[in-house]
Amino acid sequence: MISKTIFKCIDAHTGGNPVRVVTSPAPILKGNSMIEKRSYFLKNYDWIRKGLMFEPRGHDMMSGSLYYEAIDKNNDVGIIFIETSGCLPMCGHGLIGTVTVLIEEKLIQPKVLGELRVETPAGLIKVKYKLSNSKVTKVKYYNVPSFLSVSALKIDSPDLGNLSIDVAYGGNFYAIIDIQDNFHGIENHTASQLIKFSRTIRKLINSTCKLEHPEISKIKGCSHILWIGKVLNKKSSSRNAVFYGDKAIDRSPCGTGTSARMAQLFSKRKLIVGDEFVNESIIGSIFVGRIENTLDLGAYKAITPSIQGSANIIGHNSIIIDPEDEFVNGFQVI
Ligand code: PYC
Repeated sequence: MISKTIFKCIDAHTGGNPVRVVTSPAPILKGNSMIEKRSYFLKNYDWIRKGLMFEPRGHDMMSGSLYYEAIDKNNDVGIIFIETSGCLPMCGHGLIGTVTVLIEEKLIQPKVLGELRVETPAGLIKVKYKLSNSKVTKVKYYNVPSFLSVSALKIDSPDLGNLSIDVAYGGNFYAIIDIQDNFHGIENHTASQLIKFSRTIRKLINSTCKLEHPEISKIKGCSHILWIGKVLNKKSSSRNAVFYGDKAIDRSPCGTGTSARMAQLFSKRKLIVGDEFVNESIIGSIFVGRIENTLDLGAYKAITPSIQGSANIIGHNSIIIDPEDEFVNGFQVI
């Protein structure tokens, strides 16, 4: 049941990608973990996500979050990520933006100044942030264990021909398309072309292989396609364009994607513990990644990646969702 509601939101962007943080009202969610609360939200309150993310109130790239009291009192806050694509288990640019909003707007009181323990559907994330004159200038988070899941999967793309694709997990499952015979880098394609290629490739991957997190069975399937390209700045390690939802290319370097990429490169012995990985987005914004340590996760040798970035608040918004509006659930033009 949708009731007319005015949502108070704070809009921010992380490396150019939007983060709409709902400050009120946040529906009460049943569940003993954030992954259970996420399922409850999707079942009962998905109209909030659709109304706030899709046009005419949002757009194809829109993403955001709702925040909650932590389930475990030792932690500071719980976050549900909302996107045009659904409720991602974890979203790196979303986390950096949400932390910036929560701290700058004094919406939560951290137990330890400069640190936060954040419950997400993908697991607990430790965060460090730097505050200077009431502005959060840096957010660094230690992501969930990330691992290479499938190596050198052969896919016949109707647009590009035969491709060899690795699939890695960094909070979501990513198909990583490196430079190869039939793909010479993102700089050779428009964003619309990458979107078109990605939709088909994602379908082919999900019909070919079963991807499931070894400990959280609700996290499954390839949701994102990560395309590699030539760096814009010689000092960067890599550049990517990340496809998600039905029509979106991440404007940020993508926190979960950067984590998946580092896990892939670690597995191929191209990165080791302690290495820094400077990742550029399609528009040249930057996240600094680092491999913090390694651990075993089921059958996988996983890494703990850290990701550092920053966000800016760009507006305070009151958004009306009214069941009498013909576009109460929003729309997408594909
Ligand atoms: O930063 O993890 C991320 C992300 C996922 C989708 C868009 N951004």
